[in-house]
Amino acid sequence: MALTDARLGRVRPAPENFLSDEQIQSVKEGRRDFLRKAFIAASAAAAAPAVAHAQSAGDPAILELQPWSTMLGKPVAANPYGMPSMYERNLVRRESPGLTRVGGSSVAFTPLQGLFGIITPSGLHFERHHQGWVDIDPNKHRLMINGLVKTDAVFTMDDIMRLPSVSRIHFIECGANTGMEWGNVAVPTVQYSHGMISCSEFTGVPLKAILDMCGADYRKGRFILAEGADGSSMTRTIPMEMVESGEVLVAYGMNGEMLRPENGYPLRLVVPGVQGVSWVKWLRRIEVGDMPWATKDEAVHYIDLMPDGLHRQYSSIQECKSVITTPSGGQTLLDKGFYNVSGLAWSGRGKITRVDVSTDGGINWRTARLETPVLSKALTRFNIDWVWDGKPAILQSRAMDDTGYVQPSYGQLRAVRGTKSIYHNNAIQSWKVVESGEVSNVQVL
Ligand SMILES: Nc1nc2c(c(=O)[nH]1)N[C@H]1C(S)=C(S)[C@@H](COP(=O)(O)O)O[C@H]1N2
Ligand SMILES: [Mo]
Repeated sequence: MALTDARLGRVRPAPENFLSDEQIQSVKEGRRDFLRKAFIAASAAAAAPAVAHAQSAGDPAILELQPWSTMLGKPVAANPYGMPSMYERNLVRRESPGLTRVGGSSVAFTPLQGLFGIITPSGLHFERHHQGWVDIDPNKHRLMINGLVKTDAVFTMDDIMRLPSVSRIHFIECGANTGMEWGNVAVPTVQYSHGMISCSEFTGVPLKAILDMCGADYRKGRFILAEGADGSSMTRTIPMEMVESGEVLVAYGMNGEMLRPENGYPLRLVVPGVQGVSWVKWLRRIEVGDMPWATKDEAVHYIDLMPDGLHRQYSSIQECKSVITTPSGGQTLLDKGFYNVSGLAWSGRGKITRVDVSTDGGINWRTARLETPVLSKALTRFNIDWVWDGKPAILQSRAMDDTGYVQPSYGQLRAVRGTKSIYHNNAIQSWKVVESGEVSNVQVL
């Protein structure tokens, strides 16, 4: 049967890789007998395993030899740049159905519900553009340094890539991540509620080294302005202390290869712990100055409307936050029994020290396992065992960082911040599980 399949006929495997129909049939029969005996032996064993498993009685996926075991596989380099399996095609960046696209100004969210560990695959890194994305010819890209420096300078990509480099793993989170939830809009999935965060290994040159080469005046020059080459002319002020710490990078690498165009190819700023907007993409200019510039991207956008009616500006550090990524909104628990509750925690101020998980809406808490590595200003993966009894439950996670800060509840956050903000929502997320196993987004004060 397998060899007469039309699809196999088209790949024309070399003759030495053929088995006759008869040979295949005998392999199948042999395995079937073997498996049948094994199954009888297994079912005679006294204790059934506690963990859910596939039923093998009569299961053709185990009783029958599958076509891929008898055919010639695809040749090497059939995909010169490797792509995920076709069965993973649902795991993609998505635009929120609730957000409208204004020209190039838009956002596509990372599918956190389907990811493992702490590194976001580059093709799933969230995208946030104020004026669409561009794919810049690296030979035509320049980085200019000016302002309070001894010598103004212009660097080509070749100039930058000759300098000593470092590689660091950090998260980047848009200040507007989880923004919809301020207004009690429970977006359906973790992709839309928390998917404006990603974590990658970035490679580049500390900005401090480049400013040193230009003779920056660190006494007067207490701020820098970073400017992008795209149509949005994205400009952000960054305090010089951050640059002097050596953490701010002029980066060209992401997860071992050049940045993707959507993420700023060929050059972007990496500002660990700080909201995404300061990570200027397609970076073309750094100016050293003696006070903040109050540009449009920091005077009108990314400011927090406080309960007293005043706007708070430059609240740039992303505070400690966490979210359970599975089970999460839109998923369904198939049956009661064992689950691995898994999620992500992060802090713009340092390392995660502890994550507690509640399954009863915050009455009882248990401490989750932090998986290594636990890095400063990077995502940290946590896991905890849970046996679902089939009754309604509310899952929550609460993270703590090495400054002693504890992630707030919605009640605690709103007491300080009010309800009119868009940005910087780091409240505890709640996922409600109902008897049918369906999981949805709810808010618990
Ligand atoms: N030049 C430029 N830089 C930019 C932006 C932009 O539109 N233009 N968007 C900013 C915002 S608001 C965020 S959240 C991050 C998003 O980075 P990403 O698209 O790589 O996820 O880039 C920032 N840097
Ligand atoms: Mo952003």
